[in-house]
Amino acid sequence: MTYSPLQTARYGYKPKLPSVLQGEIDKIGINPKGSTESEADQKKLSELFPRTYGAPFIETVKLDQSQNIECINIGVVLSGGQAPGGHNVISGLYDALKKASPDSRLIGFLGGPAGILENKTIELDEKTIDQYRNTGGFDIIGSGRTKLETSEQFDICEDVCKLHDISSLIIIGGDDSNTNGAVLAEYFKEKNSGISVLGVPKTIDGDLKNKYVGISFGFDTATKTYSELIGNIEKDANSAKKYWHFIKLMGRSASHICLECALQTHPNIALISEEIENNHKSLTDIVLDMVNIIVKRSELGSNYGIVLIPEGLIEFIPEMKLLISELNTLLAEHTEHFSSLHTFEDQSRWINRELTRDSSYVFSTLPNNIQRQLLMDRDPHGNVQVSRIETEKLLVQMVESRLDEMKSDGKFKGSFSPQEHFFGYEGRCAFPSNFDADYCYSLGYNAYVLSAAGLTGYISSIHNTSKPVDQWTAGGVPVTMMMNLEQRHGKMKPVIRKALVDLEGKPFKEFSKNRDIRAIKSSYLFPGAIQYFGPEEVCDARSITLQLEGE
Ligand code: FBP
Repeated sequence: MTYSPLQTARYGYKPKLPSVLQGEIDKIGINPKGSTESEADQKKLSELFPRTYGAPFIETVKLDQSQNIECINIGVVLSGGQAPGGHNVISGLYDALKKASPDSRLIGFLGGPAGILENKTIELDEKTIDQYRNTGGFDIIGSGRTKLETSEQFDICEDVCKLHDISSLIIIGGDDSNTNGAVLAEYFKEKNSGISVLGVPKTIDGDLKNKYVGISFGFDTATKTYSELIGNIEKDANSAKKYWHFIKLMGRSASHICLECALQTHPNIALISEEIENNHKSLTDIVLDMVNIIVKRSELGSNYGIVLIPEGLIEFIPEMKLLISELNTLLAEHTEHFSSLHTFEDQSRWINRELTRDSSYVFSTLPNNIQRQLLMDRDPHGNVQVSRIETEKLLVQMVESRLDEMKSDGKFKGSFSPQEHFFGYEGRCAFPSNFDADYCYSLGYNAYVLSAAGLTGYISSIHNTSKPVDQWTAGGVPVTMMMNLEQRHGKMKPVIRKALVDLEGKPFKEFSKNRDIRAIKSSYLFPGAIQYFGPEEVCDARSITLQLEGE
């Protein structure tokens, strides 16, 4: 095996821990702090989670006296999309577990939740862990998107955990995985299985956050990686002065990634899906707004610019949202019939017949490639896979045809030469920034403390993260506290409320304050590559979103 110089150097990095997690591990304990309530729908949720609802908020504390440490086996699984720092969650968990009791074992489930159902495991030892410390990716045990949701699956989970003598299962995942984890925790408690279930907040999308969870891990590194690339493209655009770059950025639903990258790089245009939905803007409105800016810049001699587009945009445009929801229902209800239609022409003919008049019209106005992408396979939750819809191309095509019309009317005299980009997977497995390395290690270390205390239905949480690490605090948040009821597949389901961009929040206000000037002038900002070694103010800088939101 050969390692790059950076990989070798990162192995030597010692993640920082908050002071409460430092020192003798048998003197770290918990302090329960009163009962809790869910975000909304309290009555219904307390009925759905009779054994775990209302559990106290937990503060991790230093104890005056040592407590008894028991040898325990913990199971760990990575769920969903990759996010930088996953390996550090596992190494933090491993170090705490072994420090407490060298005979305790950490069992990794391979390939995501399916690894539990198929009993595919690996015992994680020092040698394996050491190969993954401070590195990106989820390759230590792999990940997957299998959903754990049926009682049959829960029974298998119980049997498999018992087979390995696992008393605590740690699910490292996003809002859906943690929601399912909470349902599993309730199920295990009802069955008196003696197995606890805990979560760790993961997703580059940054939408698993609330009053109790400051940020999901991976957001910091992913946004810094994309911002570096955007800054480089801005430099190129500023030098060549000949292209308009349309850059789509990952983020299945919320626009936090796009907003953070806009704050870090000052592009000419950054679309924020939540604002577009709030202002009921149609696809045509969005295109006309962009065309206005392109024409104005062109009149000033600048036939170039940068546009940031959030991946989830399409589902926030009112007419597209309706169309997608009709398509999702049709494809879910007529799966067999749909798959019997072999040509795209047959599929689109059938779809057009079944859609409502308005949606059928919207569908017919879309370019052929986008129509095809909208009909592609759904994800395990029945949703369109937005990362596969080329929104950036759709916008370019629409802008181009509007500018052509204006050109023939003599209203546009400049040139428009577009370049399209999609930054997504590039950011999900980067070496975690120092922030994510420290944050994830602390989340994993703290998860052990919660496991050892026998807690279940909690998410490991580290607070105060806009401050230096030694001032961070740690604890556990009952997952039910973050839940509400939402419509899923036609039924009301308990889910962790997804955090969308708050249009009244400081990050959005900071962005919107200067955007009109930045649209016309080229006032680009060049953040450069993530720095792992060097001055603290560079290497340990927090995302702007986190700095502005504080906690
Ligand atoms: P998670 O919510 O599981 O963390 O995944 C987020 C994400 O990276 C989205 O930004 C993106 O839309 C999606 O995963 C892509 O999924 P896939 O890896 O299955 O292509």
